[in-house]
Amino acid sequence: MSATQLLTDADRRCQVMGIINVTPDSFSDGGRFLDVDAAVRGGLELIRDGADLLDVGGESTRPGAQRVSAAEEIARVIPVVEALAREGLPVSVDTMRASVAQRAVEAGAVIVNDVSGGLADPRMLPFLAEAEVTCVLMHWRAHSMRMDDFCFYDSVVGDVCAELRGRVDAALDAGVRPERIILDPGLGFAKNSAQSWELLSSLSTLRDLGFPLLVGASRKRFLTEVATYGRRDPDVPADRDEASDAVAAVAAAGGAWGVRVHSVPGAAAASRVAARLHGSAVAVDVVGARAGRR
Ligand code: PMM
Repeated sequence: MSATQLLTDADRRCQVMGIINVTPDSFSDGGRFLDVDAAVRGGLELIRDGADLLDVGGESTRPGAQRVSAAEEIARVIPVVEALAREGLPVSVDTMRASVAQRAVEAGAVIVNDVSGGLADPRMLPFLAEAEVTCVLMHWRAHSMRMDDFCFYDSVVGDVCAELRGRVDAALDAGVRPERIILDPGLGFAKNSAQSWELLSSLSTLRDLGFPLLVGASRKRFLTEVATYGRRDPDVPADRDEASDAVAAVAAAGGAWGVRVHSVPGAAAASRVAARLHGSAVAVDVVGARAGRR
């Protein structure tokens, strides 16, 4: 039986990836065990809200953020990945480090979400090839401390497509199989607001790259300008959730493979509405691949 036959209707909807940031500013109450506990409870809640996948990250990539050590990242992320995978939940690990990715995959992660598209750690692409794990390669130019200095493009859509194509070529050269690759335009990463909006309006061009697309707009700065109505305070990230839901609807209707979100219910509805109106989106046999179903 082929992998395609094993995919369910849920796999064919736009996938809702719920975010679990195991960073001190997200889960600040108490010691490490409490952090793990809170993260696992948070993950289960995201699944109850309708998430298809959980993306666990231990390093903030907010503009200006300092890097954490690999040891700290491992200590934050691995117990959470382990606990969620033990519950049978599909987990993605948000990391730029091959060492963290490897530990996470051993702990049960089924996707490696590398916001640097393999650029930050030369060992990442060889690891992804060897582990045969599904990966997200995001458009990225520099670490968060400096990324705002890299918002220069001849044409943001053309340049992002060309640079993503370069990451795909590097991944294929390293031995990553094409069916294991998901691409992401990296909204807000070395992009100003206008550039993020332009990329969002060009999903069909990005899809022409020939790979499933993940879109991460949730609560990002560029949404501030559309979150100024009613009683919302656009400077409060959670007050951008409705705008994030609206972007999820646009992305799902535009054929994205998935959306990465902090608040799940609106995106889960958007995914179902898009499936009802437009039929199946592109599907990736994420879990099956790790389980040896090929
Ligand atoms: N954005 C953030 C972190 N990880 N991963 C992917 N693939 N795409 C994104 O857009 C992305 C990401 C930063 O957002 P957060 O700090 O709110 O998690």
